[in-house]
Amino acid sequence: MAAYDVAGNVSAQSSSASAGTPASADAAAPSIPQGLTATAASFSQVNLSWTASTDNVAVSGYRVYRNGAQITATASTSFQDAGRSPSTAYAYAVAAYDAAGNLSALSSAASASTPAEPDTAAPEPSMTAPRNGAAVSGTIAVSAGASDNVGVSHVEFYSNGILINTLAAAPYAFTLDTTLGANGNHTFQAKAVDAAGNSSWSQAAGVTVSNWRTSEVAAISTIAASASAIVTSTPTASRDISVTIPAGSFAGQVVINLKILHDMPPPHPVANSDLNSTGIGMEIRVAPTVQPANYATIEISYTDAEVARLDRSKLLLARYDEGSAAWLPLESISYPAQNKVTARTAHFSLFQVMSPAAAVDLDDIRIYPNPFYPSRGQARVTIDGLPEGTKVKIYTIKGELLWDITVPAMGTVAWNGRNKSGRAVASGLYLVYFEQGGNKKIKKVSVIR
Ligand SMILES: [Ca+2]
Ligand SMILES: [Ca+2]
Repeated sequence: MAAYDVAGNVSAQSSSASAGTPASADAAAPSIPQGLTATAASFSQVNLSWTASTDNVAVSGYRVYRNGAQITATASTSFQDAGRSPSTAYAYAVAAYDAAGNLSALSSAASASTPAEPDTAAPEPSMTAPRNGAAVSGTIAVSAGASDNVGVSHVEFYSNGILINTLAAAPYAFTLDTTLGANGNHTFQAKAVDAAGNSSWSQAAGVTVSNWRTSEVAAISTIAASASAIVTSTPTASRDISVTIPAGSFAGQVVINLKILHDMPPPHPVANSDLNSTGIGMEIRVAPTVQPANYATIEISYTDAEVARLDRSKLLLARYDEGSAAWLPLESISYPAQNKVTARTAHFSLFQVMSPAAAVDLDDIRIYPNPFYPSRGQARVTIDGLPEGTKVKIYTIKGELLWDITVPAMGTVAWNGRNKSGRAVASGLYLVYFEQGGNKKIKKVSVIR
């Protein structure tokens, strides 16, 4: 730039100066986000994603709307919407904005429904029949109650750890013919399962099954009040048995029913650890039900073949006590040359010829750790020094079988402190029973939780 006057004088050029026009304001909004998807990732979370918008300058971010209300703004093209409720439908949309605050229109909506909250609570079953400790025979009722936070899918019934029935609907009850199974101690337990597969076990009900369907009537005799009597099996009976009743044993007239047993309760695993069964037995029943006031003498015969492998001089008679499910040895006399055993008893029930069991050689057997402290990180009880083939069984002091195993060649077994259902046993004293070749022995192990 220069100045001039009327005389035509022109000044020198001024210093130069420059200026740009100002940038025009951004009034263009980003494009509308496309491809919005909503996916339920869990019962409490929905995952969103969409494709990036474009802008004449630059996209700054996206607003995310749930059910019409903005819940967040993000620079990302995805969002995880946590904290949702189960079993609920949600609708989402997003809009893009730029640095000038221009906001696109809302995207198309995308919806997702969260699933129901998973059921992690197991049902709670309880055995309602048979009653724990009951003595049963014939056809019995078996039943369980079961409840669940959502619903019980089915109840499984187990006897001695074996599945015997599955019921899909209440009432969870059925009848069972116990004559189809063995006599002796049986454990019943129910397992309830819900639709999510959660399950739990009831407490076990231990019962004694006594069915004498294979007994054989050997004699029936009516005895006058206070009279003495000798009741002997008839000549056609399969075994010679008898009972000698002294005078004054019964105040009134009674009928004595003498039976030969072809089937009888097994020796009690704990109480009869020193006795072996022979299967040679008899039963005496009195009608009306009354026990003799005096000791009677009973006699049971056997064949050579029945006791071939036994020391017949040591045979004895034992009486079955239904209350304890055990055989109680009687004051007995064995007559090896006459193939018979006699004994005195003032209680009529089941009688069996039994033989004493030799003890397993326990010199090398170790049980450790004992006591067993699971809370101290101990995982198992090791039992070693065992002859191969030894049967090892662990019982509660009430005689409930918790675990059993046959010792392998290595001579060592390990118990994890759980019962057959996998449930950790309570603190207490447990009996470890060993049997090998007719020899038996019991040791103890204590569990301290
Ligand atoms: Ca823009
Ligand atoms: Ca449940």
